[in-house]
Amino acid sequence: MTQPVPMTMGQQFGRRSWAEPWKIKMVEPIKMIDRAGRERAIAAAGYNTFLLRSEDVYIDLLTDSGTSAMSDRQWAGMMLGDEAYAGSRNFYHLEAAVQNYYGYKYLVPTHQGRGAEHLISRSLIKEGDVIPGNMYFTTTRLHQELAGGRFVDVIIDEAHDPTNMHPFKGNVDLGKLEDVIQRVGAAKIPYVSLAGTVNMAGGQPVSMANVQALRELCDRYGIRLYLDATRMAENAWFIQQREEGYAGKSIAAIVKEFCSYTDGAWMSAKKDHLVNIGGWLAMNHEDLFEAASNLVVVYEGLHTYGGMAGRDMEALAIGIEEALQDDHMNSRIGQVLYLGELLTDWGIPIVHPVGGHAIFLDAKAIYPHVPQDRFPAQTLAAQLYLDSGIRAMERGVVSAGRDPATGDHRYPKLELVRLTIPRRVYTQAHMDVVAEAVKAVYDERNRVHGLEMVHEPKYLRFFQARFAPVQP
Ligand code: P61
Repeated sequence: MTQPVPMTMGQQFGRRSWAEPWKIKMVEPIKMIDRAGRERAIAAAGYNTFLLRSEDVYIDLLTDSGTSAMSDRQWAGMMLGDEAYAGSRNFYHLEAAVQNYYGYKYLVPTHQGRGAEHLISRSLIKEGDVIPGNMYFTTTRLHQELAGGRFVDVIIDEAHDPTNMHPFKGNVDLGKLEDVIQRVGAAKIPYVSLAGTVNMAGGQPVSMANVQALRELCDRYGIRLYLDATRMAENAWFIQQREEGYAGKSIAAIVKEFCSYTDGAWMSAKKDHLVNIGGWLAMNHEDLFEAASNLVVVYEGLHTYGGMAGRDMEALAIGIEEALQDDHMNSRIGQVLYLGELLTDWGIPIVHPVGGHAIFLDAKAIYPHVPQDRFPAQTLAAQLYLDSGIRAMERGVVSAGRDPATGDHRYPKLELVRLTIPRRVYTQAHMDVVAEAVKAVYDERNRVHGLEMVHEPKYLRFFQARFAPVQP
């Protein structure tokens, strides 16, 4: 028998291979605990991957939030922290970076994204208001609800179908939005809440054409448009790759143009911006700046640090510049696509097209015999950990929570497990190990029966809920 000729990954896919635009200077050891240890750990965690100790995890794909590797320049920036309570020099660097790359006039720093969501929600939403947006995000919607508002989903229908290949599944359906405006009246809509990319839909992008049309529609009714810019740099990469007229433009230029159609943005800098902590709220309207920069001193810290240390703001200012480099984004999303290509070729049901920050396994398709109130995605995430020590996250009925009006579970169409790829952290070999583990769990899919919830916290239940296996 002749031996097969070894091929690089690029050759296998009929293209030239690419490599990361960096080399590794410092490493952090990881190891896998044995099967008996994993069984003990997941049972002790109530079958919730959020409750595992990270020391019991081998490859950690829980989130890309705050888990990126900083560059040597960012670490050098940490040494330049000006820890003055007021007027830290690092704040002005951060303010200039946001103004320069995102184009907004005013900046309010916060400790992370939900701090900024709290400030914008408290500043603009009144009891009984309606906030339309392109699919809910857990913390975003909760802050809108706690401020007295109600979130209404106006994303295009294609976003709810994991097999639909629409190139911009994050787009707003302008017809749906106009219906909402006509039903409730523009006066009840403080702003449209637009996210680029859309996390819960699978990291799906919004097109430039869509944000332009949205701007026009909002202007016609005098409604503001605010952006969740958490993964906007990744969104820009999809515009560059897929939208006519943008192939020759840089990620930085695309981000700036996209933001120019919005009135401001909130940011969890723990994602795109390559830092372990941080966030901001930025805007062009002075009234929101006035309100938010006053509220920030109540909930976060002074308006020139907002919960971050000076050194954190310096690392963030440098991270913004690095995040918007084309080379970085090609390798960041290239790695996600690599894992997606493997799983797709093996026939494992995932959300298509592959999004920016993660692969989303379609738990409904993998476990069609597990009803949604037996938590198929929660079950799949637990099985993956048991197989290989890999930690993923449920994004299905547990994450969707309960309807505040009826108290019933909200049953989302998408019942997913997110394999989230931290930036600049894992190698191609790690991706191979992950792909093989997912396949092993997929091959055992008929032996699984689901979970029941035995403890349910009131807010954001997915973080702390506990489960127990159900018997067939
Ligand atoms: C994540 F399971 N995301 O994806 P903060 N907007 C968007 C986010 O993705 C986001 C925030 C605002 C996380 C962390 C997380 O249900 C969960 O800096 C698009 O985390 O406060 C956060 O930013 C909030 C995980 C948050 C969750 C909520 O892993």
